[in-house]
Amino acid sequence: MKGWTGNILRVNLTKKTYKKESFTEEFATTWIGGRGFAVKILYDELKPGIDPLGPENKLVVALGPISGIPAPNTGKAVVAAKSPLTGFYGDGNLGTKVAEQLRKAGYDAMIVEGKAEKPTMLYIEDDKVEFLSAEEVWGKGTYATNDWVYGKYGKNAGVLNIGQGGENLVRYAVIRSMEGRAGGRPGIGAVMGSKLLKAIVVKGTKPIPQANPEAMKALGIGDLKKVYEMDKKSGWTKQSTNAVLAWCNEVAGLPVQNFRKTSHAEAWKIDGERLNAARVATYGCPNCTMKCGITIHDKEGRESELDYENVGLLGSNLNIFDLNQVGSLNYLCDEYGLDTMSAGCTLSFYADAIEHGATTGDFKFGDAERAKELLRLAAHREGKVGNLLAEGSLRMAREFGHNSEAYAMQVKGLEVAAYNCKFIPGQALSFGVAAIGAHHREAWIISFELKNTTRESFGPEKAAKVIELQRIRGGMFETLVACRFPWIEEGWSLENYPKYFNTVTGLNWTLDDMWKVADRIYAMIKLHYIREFPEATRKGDYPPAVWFDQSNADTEGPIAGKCLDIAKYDQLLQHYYDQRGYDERGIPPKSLLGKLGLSKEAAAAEKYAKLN
Ligand code: PTT
Ligand code: SF4
Repeated sequence: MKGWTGNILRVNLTKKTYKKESFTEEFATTWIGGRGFAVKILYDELKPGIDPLGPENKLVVALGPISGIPAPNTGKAVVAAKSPLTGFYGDGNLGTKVAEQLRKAGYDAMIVEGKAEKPTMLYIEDDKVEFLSAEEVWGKGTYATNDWVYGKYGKNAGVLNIGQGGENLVRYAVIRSMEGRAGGRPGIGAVMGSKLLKAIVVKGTKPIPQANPEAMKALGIGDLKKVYEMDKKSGWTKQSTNAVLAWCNEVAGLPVQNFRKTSHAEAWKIDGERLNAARVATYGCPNCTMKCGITIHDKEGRESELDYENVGLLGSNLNIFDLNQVGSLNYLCDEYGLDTMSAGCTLSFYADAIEHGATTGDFKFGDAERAKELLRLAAHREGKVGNLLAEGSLRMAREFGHNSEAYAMQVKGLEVAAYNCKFIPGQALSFGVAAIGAHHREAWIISFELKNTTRESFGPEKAAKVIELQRIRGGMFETLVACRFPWIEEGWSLENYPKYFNTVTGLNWTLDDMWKVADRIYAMIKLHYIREFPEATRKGDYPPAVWFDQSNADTEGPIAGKCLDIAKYDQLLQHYYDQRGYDERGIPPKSLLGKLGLSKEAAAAEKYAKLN
């Protein structure tokens, strides 16, 4: 088998043991890597119903056949576990040197089981694994922890670490790496914290097995140069992801005041142009020639990296239109290791719930100073408010009652990304059916939808586009594993990816082969879901209720008086199920699972939920 190391590292923190386990070529070609490996491993190894924050949960770090190989934007890794936020399979994708180092150490994935007795750092160097004390940095933030590791092992080491958020089991704690990278929105950082695992450090020295290393080197390095040239021409990295903010504001798609409004007169103060003007430095992931991480000085003078999601959800969504203050909130999320997106939506929900009278409190939209304090309380689970905020918006809404769940901006427990879909049906569907909850990673249809279709349409073409994007984004890029931005932002052809895959593996795959694996993965995540929520119905695939509420419609602008129609959304959802071959509950039937090669997995799921 070429293209994969063929090995998974299994570490048990309770027993302080580790072993190298091999996998077959069939496993490799069925699941490719990254998210594919993670869904299969966690399905086979986790008993449904376990506490995501208990020692039975497992953390998977998984790479793909092109991870770590010099080629466009391959310095990414998938981190996955049963999510403490959503209660079923959850994952994230972050830029990290671990991608290259773990593969050079001889592994395509690692599984971390059990729970350490004391705060621990795992040190992996080729075949060696050490269980080292991390007591010195327990209680410290991610910047200090990263520096501490670099001080010991040098800046070339691959590092994953958590901050106080992960330690204190905040349900939306992320894992951090390098200067500005963060991943694992559904609380994968809290899973690390629950295991008393502060950091994972990896160094590897072996060659990554490839069918045609010389050909891959020439192809990959040549293509990195081409992507560099394309970026220089397009100028996308001048504003990077925050380029989209001004557009969202213009098309009435910006989250403002807990998604109550879709645009704001002061949005220009936090847009991409302002971000570029305030730029202090640029950071990015390994193997990237279009680095997109723009840092600015925050209100307190610290360097903070701002992407669109961070600005949209910690800025406009909280009615904060001061870029330095948004930088401060973002810095705190990075330092504590909290997901900026869920943190932003949780704070905006709290302010909204206070305004609606569903709870009492002293937080108002626009109050950046109080927002900073609330992030500190949440990260440390300090007091009643800190403990509440650490639970995320859905659990808070259930605690508050008063119909506040309607404006808790989440799907399946995961907070919505920064696209206000009051009247953007395709993007609303994409949030509804995203595999792990409302993440834009899966299908960012909004740009296609607003440029190429009418906003009024709830037709089958939108469901088809969502599936196409899920296959590309949630399937191929998450399994190979590589960053999708060269394709999205620079127009780098998708055809390049099977080319890389074939060069490293010696196989002869097409994009259609990639889509088959993607469909298998989506079906498998549904099986994860129904094992945990056997009563699952199509309502779980609905976006937040407030988007269907006529009284919440904009009073002016391009979508004045309009909102999503619930019956039409239901039809659109049905188109999605029909095209995927799912039943009316949104669950793949046994015949489809058989075709996807998942009969054994279907039989396992049937112990918990009825399959058609
Ligand atoms: C991703 C999510 C995103 S997606 C953003 S901004 W974005 C937020 N960034 C955070 C942050 O920063 N700090 C923090 N404490 N929390 C944060 N939470 C949010 O996390 C990220 C880039 C971006 S910037 C995007 S869109 C693309 N995402 C990719 C993806 O998902 N898959 C893939 N194959 N390629 C991608 N390329 C781009 O990567 P999650 P990163 Mg992140 C400071 O992990 O859980 O998936 O959530 O990875 O290395 O930081 O790069 O406008
Ligand atoms: Fe990382 Fe941005 Fe480069 Fe993608 S484009 S690999 S997110 S720096």
